[in-house]
Amino acid sequence: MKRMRFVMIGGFLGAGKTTAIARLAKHYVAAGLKVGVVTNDQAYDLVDTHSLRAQGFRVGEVPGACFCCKFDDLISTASELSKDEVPDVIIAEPVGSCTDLVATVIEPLRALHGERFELAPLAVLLKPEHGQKILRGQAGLGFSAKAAYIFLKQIEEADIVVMNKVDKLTTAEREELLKLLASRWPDKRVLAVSAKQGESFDALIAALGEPGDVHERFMEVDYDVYAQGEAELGWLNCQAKLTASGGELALDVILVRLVTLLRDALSEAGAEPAHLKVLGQIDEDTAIANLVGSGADVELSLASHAKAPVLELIINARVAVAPEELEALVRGVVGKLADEFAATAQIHGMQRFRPGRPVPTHRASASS
Ligand SMILES: Nc1nc2c(ncn2[C@@H]2O[C@H](COP(=O)(O)OP(=O)(O)OP(=O)(O)O)[C@@H](O)[C@H]2O)c(=O)[nH]1
Ligand SMILES: [Mg+2]
Repeated sequence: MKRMRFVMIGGFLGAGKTTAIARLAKHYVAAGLKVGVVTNDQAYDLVDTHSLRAQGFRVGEVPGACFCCKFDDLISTASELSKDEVPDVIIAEPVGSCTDLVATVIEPLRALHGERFELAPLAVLLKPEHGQKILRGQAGLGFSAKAAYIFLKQIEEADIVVMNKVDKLTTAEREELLKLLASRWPDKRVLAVSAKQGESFDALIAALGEPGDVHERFMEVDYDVYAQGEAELGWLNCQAKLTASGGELALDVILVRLVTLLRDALSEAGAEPAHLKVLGQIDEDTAIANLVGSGADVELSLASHAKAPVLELIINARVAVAPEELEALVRGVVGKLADEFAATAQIHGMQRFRPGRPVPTHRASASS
């Protein structure tokens, strides 16, 4: 049986996983390889799944919990992607608040399904917007110590730490982050890249092509702290329709305004966004706007230049605030947006919750 190379790109919420996966998938496709992508989240109707499909990739979604807790769904989704033709590469994006992936996903895949999967090293993207504060041990970062624990555990278990978004860092900021990483993990392999602009991305592609190490020792994880850290994040997925009272709505302008209004409302509520992403669609045209932290700029990561009297919106928000408060805030902002653009808003889907305690299907332990 042909083995699929299994490449997993981890990292905190908003670190740039989907951006990196799209660039990586493009590279593999250009090299003549068949690629399948698996996205994963606590919720369904993911901006990432729509975004990767809009870019032409075959994508399967594992919703409802992280890969470690939905291990069998990960396998069945990979099988689904193999139905017509077995992909050469499966690229998997775990939930950005998930850790312990080596013990609960990578080694169980090798042990139980080694005849189907060839494991690449685990790459974990370092999100600079929160990384600087967390690695410095700076107080008042908007997340609790428990959420910072997850961030640090993700880096600790990485075979390759990928300092992403170097295009927006000064030389001094890059050097500081590298120093902070080296002081905590002197032996860690670190790459510095821009998934968005491509800087040094070839080094990551080369590293992911190397054989993955068989891990024999696993980091310790306090599942109580991990669960509490995840549960501090309010998770919200919302689907809405905006209809102009007359004339047309410019999709890109609407998305940027929506994320700006959300940013201002979150800031007023003192709620730190981990990642806020909004996808808008007009027929085949898609646009995406993001916010990755309270101090970050609103970004239109995918522009459409589309206009129409009606548009569909999907809001995925992961924010350090109670889900009920997040819902009230999102409803208020969508109403305000509609007023500003002389439109009517219809919210036709709303899921919001705190992630449940992670209970992995498998967990490898150290061989002695
Ligand atoms: N400047 C810059 N921005 C980046 C880079 N990579 C990603 N981004 C931006 O960071 C934001 C988040 O990127 P995503 O790829 O959606 O991040 P993610 O890790 O998949 O986020 P979640 O799935 O929510 O955990 C988007 O606005 C991206 O455009 C980069 O290399 N440089
Ligand atoms: Mg993503």
